[in-house]
Amino acid sequence: MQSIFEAIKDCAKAIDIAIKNEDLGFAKSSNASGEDQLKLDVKSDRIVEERFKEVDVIKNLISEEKEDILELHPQGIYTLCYDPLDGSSLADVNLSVGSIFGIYKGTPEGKNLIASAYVVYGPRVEIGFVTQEDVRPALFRLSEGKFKKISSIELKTKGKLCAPGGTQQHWSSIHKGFIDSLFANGYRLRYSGGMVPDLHQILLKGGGLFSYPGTTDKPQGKLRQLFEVLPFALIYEKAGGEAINDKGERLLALKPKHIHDTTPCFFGSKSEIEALKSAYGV
Ligand code: FDP
Repeated sequence: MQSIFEAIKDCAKAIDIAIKNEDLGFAKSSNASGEDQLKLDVKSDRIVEERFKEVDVIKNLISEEKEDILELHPQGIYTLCYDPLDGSSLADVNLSVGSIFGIYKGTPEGKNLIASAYVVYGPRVEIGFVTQEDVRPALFRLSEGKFKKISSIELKTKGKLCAPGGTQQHWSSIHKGFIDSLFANGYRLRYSGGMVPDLHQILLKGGGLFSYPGTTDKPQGKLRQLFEVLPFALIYEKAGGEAINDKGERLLALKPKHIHDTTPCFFGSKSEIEALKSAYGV
């Protein structure tokens, strides 16, 4: 695991330099979810691919930016699923963006996720990292060229922030009623449109709810299971929170049928997830 984490740290440093210096234009290509790729998406994907060619325990790479599985080392034992630059459309307006990594042993699905990491590229560069063996995720910050551990991450039982994703016009009446009730109870809106900084903010400010529901235009939500949802589900559970879908099932119980499958998802402190379950009747 150490060689994988070292590679993630190197990728984070290289992607940070790319964000600060590279052209932010479109690449004239689209990813497997039909979204236009930025040159920066393609460059970040290449940075991860090149660095993990040196990590021989990684058998396969599955990237948000690649249509298919890429085999790296036939003898490897892990699959690395990653979103090299999540929220990349926010880079040109100089908001925080991120990378997400999930390390799976065996078939990539929730129960085989053995470690997760995310990187936030903001005023500072930080990594949240956790393995199945850890009690809490650890937070690392880049300082003088090295990532140093600064704290562990722990959610309070109840928070104050609400990050509601998806177009409101397409929310179900149950979801709209639930989000309205949070605001009526004093929750504050915090939504930048970048999954990594939005989830990171809730983790570091003690708690709340991030939601990306199924909507009438996207019944299965928008966020991708293998490289967005499952890695954060492990981080949230290990931080003392919960991560579920709209049926009340743990996200970590999910088995995607296709590598780019999405799912409705809710991440939060225990109290908000309990309230959500009761509003959804699950
Ligand atoms: P983006 O499309 O900019 O890459 O991963 C998709 C994502 O961003 C998440 O980072 C973010 O939480 C979500 O989409 C935002 O979607 P909405 O604009 O529909 O709220």
